[in-house]
Amino acid sequence: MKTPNLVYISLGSNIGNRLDFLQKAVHKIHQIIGEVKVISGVYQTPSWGFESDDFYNACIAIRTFYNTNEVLDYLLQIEVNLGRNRKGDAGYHARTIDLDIILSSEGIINTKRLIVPHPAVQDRKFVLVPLAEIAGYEEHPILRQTVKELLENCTDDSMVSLIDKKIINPKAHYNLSQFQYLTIEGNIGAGKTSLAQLIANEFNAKLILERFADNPFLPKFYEDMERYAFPLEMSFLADRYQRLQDDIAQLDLFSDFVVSDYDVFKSLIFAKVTLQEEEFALYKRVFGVMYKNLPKPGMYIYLYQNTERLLENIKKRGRNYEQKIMPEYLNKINKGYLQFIKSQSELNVKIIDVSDLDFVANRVDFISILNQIC
Ligand code: PH2
Ligand code: MG
Ligand code: MG
Repeated sequence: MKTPNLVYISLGSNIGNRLDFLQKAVHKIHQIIGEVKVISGVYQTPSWGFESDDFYNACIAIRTFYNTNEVLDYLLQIEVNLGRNRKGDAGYHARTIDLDIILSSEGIINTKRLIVPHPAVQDRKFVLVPLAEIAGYEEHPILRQTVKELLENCTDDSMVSLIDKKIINPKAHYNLSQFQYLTIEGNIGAGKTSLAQLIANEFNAKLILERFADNPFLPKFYEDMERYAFPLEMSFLADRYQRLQDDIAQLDLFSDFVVSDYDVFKSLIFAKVTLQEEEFALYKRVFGVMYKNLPKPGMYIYLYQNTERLLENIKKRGRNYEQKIMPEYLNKINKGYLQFIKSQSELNVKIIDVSDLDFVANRVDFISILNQIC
């Protein structure tokens, strides 16, 4: 997975319903750019550097997979979208919304279109006060002072006053912990692991991933399916059972819910496709004994992806032994899943068609999946 970029953004508005503009901006940032980690209080501040109405200002920290330059592109789009209208001449103007990048974990950026840290951060109490609230101990990489120190040394004497209004974190809208145990299912190469990882990172969830890499039968199976199907399915079953048993039983104190990239029934679905009739009958008996003891997911998500893109993804991730997988095999597995889903009346299932989505590259696609889950 890519390394995330932590970016501090200052927000300001001095036209119209100022709080509403700040709230809408934070909402769009969350949907388009990245997870909003923290939000400062809202401050009323006199217009700094030009004659105009008072501003509402706040700062937020976001965690994003876009680089800071891309973040700037999106911020400019959001400004326009919220009615920001840049006059031709230089100098300050009243604005519905202003979104400025103050600090980023990329450190120092000095290009024609973007300078980070913001070159005037040390002169402006309307930025330093909200920023100190959420990032007091972050260090300015050029001035080598923390935000707190910058504020103490700042000569700006304007009255920056905290007001009794709050920006709500858009994350609060996604109540995934209600499910307690969320499982992401799908065909080989559908993106189960990526989605489970993204969710776990954004929502303080415990992540349970399948240990396919340790399975010595898997490469052999793709060479000779008939010969190795039974030991393969047995070893998967044992491993899946043990992991779910161990990891879910002790739902730890530090996470709000569990998310896994597989469900135990996966064993049965694959076994039905890969085993001979008698073998499958035996397998089913063993499965029946084991699965009764396992916790059931509060939400079962099936990621549907078309065969063509499954094959592309399998190629892209480049596991040697998977390269021989045929489209017919993937079609059978998909059918197996759909049959299983149809037969489960007690399972809380959601089928999500991801054939037109790229939720790893595009934040908006990830958000559209979250919206479908909730
Ligand atoms: N932004 C400016 C110039 N002056 N004054 C206040 N109080 N708040 C702002 O956000 C602000 C400003 C340029 O972007
Ligand atoms: Mg500004
Ligand atoms: Mg600006």
